[in-house]
Amino acid sequence: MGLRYRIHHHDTIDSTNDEARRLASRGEPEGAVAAADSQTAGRGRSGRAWITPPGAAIAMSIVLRPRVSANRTTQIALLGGLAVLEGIRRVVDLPMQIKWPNDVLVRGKKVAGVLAEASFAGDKMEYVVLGIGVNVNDGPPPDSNLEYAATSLATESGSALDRESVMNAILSAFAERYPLLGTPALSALWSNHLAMRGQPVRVIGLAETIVGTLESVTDEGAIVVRFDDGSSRTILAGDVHLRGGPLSPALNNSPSPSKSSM
Ligand code: BT5
Repeated sequence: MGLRYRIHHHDTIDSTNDEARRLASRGEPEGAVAAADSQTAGRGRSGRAWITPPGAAIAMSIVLRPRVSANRTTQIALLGGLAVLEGIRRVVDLPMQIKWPNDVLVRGKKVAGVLAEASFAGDKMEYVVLGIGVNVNDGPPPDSNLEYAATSLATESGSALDRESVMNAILSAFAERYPLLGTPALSALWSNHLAMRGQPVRVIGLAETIVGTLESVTDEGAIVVRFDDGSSRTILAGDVHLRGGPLSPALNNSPSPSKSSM
């Protein structure tokens, strides 16, 4: 049976990911959704802050209890990004790409981000919370000091959109794609939308920074970076920056690139 959603709506909450975790730990089944008009402590990966323009954005988190033994958190984040892109496309026609692993871009600017967080009991995964933030009718204020340019769907399309329609379209797209979890079909779909594909990139991973050409996404949800000497490397977690392009960070304090091959 497919995903059935039960939406718990809040005007203001700390973080919908935290609320979804509370729902999950109280035993709420898969498909429970925490949604809010504004968040006081929205977050991205690695403790970064996520800004939710009050009343103008989507902030929601889905409780998932995938019946797979391995840790599929990365793949769930990828499914989330794909569903965000596909859902938005059902409402408004905009040129979109997904920046690995979890940003949806319109014309190179970030319009949405996803954050998948797993909870384990011993080595058994109890649940995953998939958080989705979309700038619908407004984005973060201009003085937000972001790493990348941000935008909203309204700014890019030139007209205000109905938040609930966008939210429902994303939830439907996710429910349709969820059965692809753990199948090779996901990476093929994802690779079609991969931003910076075939372009020179710098990947800041957990342990090191590498430079090469962004090639593809694997079935596990890792990216493949090809080096000039033809060898390649697979990276499961990190941030991708275009070398010398508009998506490069404004401030780059990363260590000088080290190259390694297999
Ligand atoms: C993300 O992290 O992009 C994941 C964002 C997930 C947000 C949702 S909202 C519902 C749920 N509840 C939560 O508390 N979180 C989830 P990351 O790739 O680490 O990017 C974070 C970076 O994006 C920040 O450091 C900022 O530079 C930038 N940023 C923050 N708010 C933004 C916004 N509204 N639009 C565009 N960029 C933003």
